[in-house]
Amino acid sequence: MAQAPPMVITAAMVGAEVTREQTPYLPITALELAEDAAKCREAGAAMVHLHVRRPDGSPSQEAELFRAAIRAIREKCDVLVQTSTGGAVGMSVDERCGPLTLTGADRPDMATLTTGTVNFGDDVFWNARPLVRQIAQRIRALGIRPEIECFDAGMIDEARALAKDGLIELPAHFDFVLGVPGGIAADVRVLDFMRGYLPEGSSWTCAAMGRHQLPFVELAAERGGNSRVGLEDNIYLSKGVLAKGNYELVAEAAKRARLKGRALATPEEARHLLRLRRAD
Ligand code: KMH
Ligand code: ZN
Repeated sequence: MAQAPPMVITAAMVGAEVTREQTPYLPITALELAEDAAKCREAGAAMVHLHVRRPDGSPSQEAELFRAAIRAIREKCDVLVQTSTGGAVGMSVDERCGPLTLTGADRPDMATLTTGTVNFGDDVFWNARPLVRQIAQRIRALGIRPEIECFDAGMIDEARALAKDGLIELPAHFDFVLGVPGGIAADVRVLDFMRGYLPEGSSWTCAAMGRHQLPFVELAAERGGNSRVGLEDNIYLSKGVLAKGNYELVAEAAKRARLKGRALATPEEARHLLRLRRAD
């Protein structure tokens, strides 16, 4: 069998839902995000998945907050920056697209694109087809590639439909988001189905929620895939032990991937593997 490529580890640093009450280690300000991102890079991450918060900790998709965070991160390290377009449940499409207004040196390297609606705990993460198409169009207009976020298997089919309409290119990069209450489960059978169901030549990352996060790094490593870890999806390093920052989760993921024989991608290698354009 051909040697697996180096694993791209993405740190999902803050998300929109986790609070400081749940963990005091959640980075919120641009400086906190940048300091943790630099440690994540050192620990083996090639990319960060970025949301931003207002100073009071509430979720936001404001361009200026993203600009400040991206600048602070890039000042400290060379990690790739993937901005969220999911934001928090209930945000409008314009609000969600705030980071897609950043151009030039502030342009993100990649942006997420969720291709369907899903129950999200007791809420609904609303992604009607016209909304998805608008976000896909804006990502395309910015000249960056999407990461297709799949909270359920049908979202892979929707990526095919978007490609038919010229809104995304195939092969694409997919993220299997497994174990959100209301979405598809963190189960190895799901992982194997979803990766087998991808459009030819596509690459994938696996983001499993909560206690599944670190075990799924090993499953992804064995299968030649990539992993997302971080406080957005899981705040514990082990049962009852809070991770003292995203970097601890990245370090543990890196250790597990290496034990499975996988090298870790540098940002430059990740750029090549995920076919990303260089920032202007
Ligand atoms: N916060 C969730 C509602 C993304 O970043 O693209 C959506 C989310 C997905 O986190
Ligand atoms: Zn997110």
